[in-house]
Amino acid sequence: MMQKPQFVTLEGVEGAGKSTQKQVVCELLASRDIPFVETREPGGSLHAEQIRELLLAPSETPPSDLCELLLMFAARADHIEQTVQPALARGHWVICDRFTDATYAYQGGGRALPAAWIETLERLVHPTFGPDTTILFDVPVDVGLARATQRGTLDRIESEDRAFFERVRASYHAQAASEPARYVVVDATPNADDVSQSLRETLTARWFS
Ligand code: T5A
Repeated sequence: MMQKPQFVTLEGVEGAGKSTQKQVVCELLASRDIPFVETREPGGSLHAEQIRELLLAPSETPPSDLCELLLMFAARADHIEQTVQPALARGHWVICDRFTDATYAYQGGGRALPAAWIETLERLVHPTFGPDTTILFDVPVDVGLARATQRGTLDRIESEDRAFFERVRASYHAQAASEPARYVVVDATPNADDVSQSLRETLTARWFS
C-alpha cells in the first residue's frame, strides 16, 4: 500500500461533477483509515477564502485578466503555506478541488494569457511542489454548463461564454496528454453513480493494488 501522503487535485469544466465525486475519493480513503483533508481553490485558508470572494463575485466592473491571474496565485500561496503543506507534514492526504492546472486552463486557455506568465508565477509560488495525482472529470462543455445552470446561480467566471469553456477544456486535454503519469482522466458524462463506480475502480487500482 502507498504510504506517503498524497496531494490529489480534482479538475474539470464547470458542472463536471468534481464536488459530487470528491466524496467518493474521501470515502475511499476513510474506508482504509487514511487521514485526509478536503480543501479547494481559490480558497482553502482564511485569506485565500477572502480572495475567492473578490474573484467570484459577479461585478459590472470585472478585474483585469492580469489582476485575476495574480489573485489566483496570491490565494494559492496562502493556501499552500497555511493548509496544504501542514496537512501533508502531519501525514494527511490532501484532496483539493482545483489547483494550478485550473490557472493554465482558465487564465491561460480561457483568457488566453501567456503560458510564460503562469509558469513564472508557478515557479515563484510552488517551485518544487505539486499534485501527485490529478483527476480530470471530462465532460462536453454543453453538458457541464447545463448541469451548473440547473444547480443554481452562476458565479462571475461560470458566466463566461461557451467558447471560453471550450478553450478551458482543450487546455485540460493538452495538460493531461503531456503528463499522463500524474493525470487520471474520467469520463464524467454518464450518470453520477456510474462515474463514481468507474472512479472507485480506477483509484483503487492506482493507489492500493
Ligand atoms: N478558477 C479556479 C480559475 O479560473 N482559475 C484557477 O486557478 C482556479 C483554482 C471556482 C471558479 O474558479 C475558477 C474556475 C471556477 O469557475 P469551483 O469552486 O471549483 O471553481 O467551482 P466550479 O468549478 O464552478 O464547481 P462546480 O460546483 O460548478 O462544478 P463541479 O464541482 O464540477 O460540479 P458539481 O459536483 O457541483 O455538479 C454540478 C451539478 O451537476 C450535478 C450535481 O448534482 C450538481 O447539481 N451532477 C450530475 N448530474 C448528472 N450526471 C452527473 N454525472 C452529475 N454529476 C454532478
